[in-house]
Amino acid sequence: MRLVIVAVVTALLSACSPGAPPASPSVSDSWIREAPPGAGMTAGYMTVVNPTDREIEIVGVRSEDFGSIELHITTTEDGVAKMRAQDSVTVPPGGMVVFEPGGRHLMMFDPVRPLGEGDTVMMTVVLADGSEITAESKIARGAHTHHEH
Ligand SMILES: [Cu+2]
Repeated sequence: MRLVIVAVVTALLSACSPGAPPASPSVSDSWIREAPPGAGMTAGYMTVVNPTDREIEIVGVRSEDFGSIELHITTTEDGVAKMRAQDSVTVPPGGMVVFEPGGRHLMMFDPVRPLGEGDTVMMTVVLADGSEITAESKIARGAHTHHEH
């Protein structure tokens, strides 16, 4: 067990450049819209914060509770909302990217179990450098978290 822990710490340290700030990218305000029973997909939202001094690139998201997850963005063209899949999403140094209703979202396909309001889903956000951010996401009926009073 001790050997395993040492190996993990070494891997984490070697991923840092000398002089890099200790803070690492994080995911917050993550929630997934409750889908009607039997629906094959739903949308997820989150805020990704990058406190480091270099750009990070989100290349994917996965969860044991969904068959697949895509990065999507909704745009309005001629008054019609359309969504497109994106291969990656870049978060600038010291910046953040917000996934929220009407904009960027996670398109989450094929839930493997029924998910109702209040249930918790673990997600893993994968970055281009191979590092991963684990986030806990709550099932909710509508927008909440940072809009909550
Ligand atoms: Cu979508």
